Amino acid sequence: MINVIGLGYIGLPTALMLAAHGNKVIGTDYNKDLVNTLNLGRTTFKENELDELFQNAVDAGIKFTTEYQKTDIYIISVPTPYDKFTKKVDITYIVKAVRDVMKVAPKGCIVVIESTVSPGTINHYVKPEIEADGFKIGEDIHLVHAPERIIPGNMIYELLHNNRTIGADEYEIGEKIKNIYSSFCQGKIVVTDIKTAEMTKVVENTYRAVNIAFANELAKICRHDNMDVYEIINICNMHPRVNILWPGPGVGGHCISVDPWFLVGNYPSLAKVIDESMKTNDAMPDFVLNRIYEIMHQEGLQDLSKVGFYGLTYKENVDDMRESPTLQMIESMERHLCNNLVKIYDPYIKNDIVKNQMHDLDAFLDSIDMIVLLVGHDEIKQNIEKLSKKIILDTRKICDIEGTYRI
Ligand code: SAJ
Repeated sequence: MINVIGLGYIGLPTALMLAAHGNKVIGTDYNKDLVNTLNLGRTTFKENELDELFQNAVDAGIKFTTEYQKTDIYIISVPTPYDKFTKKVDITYIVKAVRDVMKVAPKGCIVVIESTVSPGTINHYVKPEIEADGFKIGEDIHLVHAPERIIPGNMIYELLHNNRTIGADEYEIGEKIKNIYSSFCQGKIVVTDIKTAEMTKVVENTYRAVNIAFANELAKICRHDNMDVYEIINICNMHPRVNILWPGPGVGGHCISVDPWFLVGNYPSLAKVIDESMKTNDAMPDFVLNRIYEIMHQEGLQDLSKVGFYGLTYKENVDDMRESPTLQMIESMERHLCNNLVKIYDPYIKNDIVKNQMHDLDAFLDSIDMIVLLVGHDEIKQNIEKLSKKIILDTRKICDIEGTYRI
């Protein structure tokens, strides 16, 4: 039986996928409300095809509980934020989960860490926790790192089709866990050592963060000298060995905006490009605020209550607001003691979470003269003609109406 610990954005789909493919699974989470919701037959976030997968897993006998199970395989999938000051990975949740597991774990079991961690974390911080309980690593307890690669919005498809990495310092243990993931994963599964697996996961997200930072920097250069960054990137990307990503209002989510900091935290005197890239991306919400200021000035618009932000999530067509650039802009305005009058709307966010939040697209548009497109949800793409009389600042290149401003 597999006990999946942590039923969040990654743990839940993974537990469901394992259960739906013939594995006996019990999902454990310390959040009682979350477990109750799942036991009532409801999923806890929106994701394509998640509800169908949930039903299949329930039919296959998955159980949800707050109790840790006595079993032979644990998969730990809890959040790993970063410490805002040191930038190092914050492994509080992993350590707590490992400690709780050790209270019930029988000798010989395998503990798989799915959460993203910086290279060396499992050796330096997880192993000592386990050894402190009197267990011998490699004999009593076997450790594996199995990072995921799924992207919010397309998680289920990617769980089935992406290639994966398994890190294990013992050959047979790596192969055993590879077999378990092979029950659903149709991609290639590479088995390597733990530290290499830790590093690859962080490097993948860092690669994207640096590439996005490059695009954001190009956007600033092009803005300064009146060039079209989108046309320039499009042309450059026709080169067979160039693939530049796109500028935007900032980088959100819980991966690309977080994981690269682990390298800066661990190797501060070496990770220079990464450090600058992260700072570049983190400065984008303020850059957009500055663009709004410039455009309002240019258009003679003074009333901030006539400005609307479209989108609160960190990217299109998801309901996930973690590290969202829009929230960072609102926070920045508040930090500058600006009485926030801006109207906010996002079709995916039904609860009121910020001031002046509206819940109807037409009412939102009727109340404003200027719209700032911060997320490219399909909803606004399908209603783009409704913006024809507005002043538009499009940070996502989704609007071709003449006169549209860009970052
Ligand atoms: N963004 C840009 N410009 C771009 C692409 C993205 O500004 O050209 C912004 C997005 O708007 C968003 C942020 O970056 O705010 C991140 O979005 P994303 O869709 O690129 O990635 P995530 O965070 O949703 O998922 C990533 C993926 N990692 C990589 O592509 C290397 C996913 O495969 C990982 O599984 C996931 O992080 C994770 O769990 O680490």
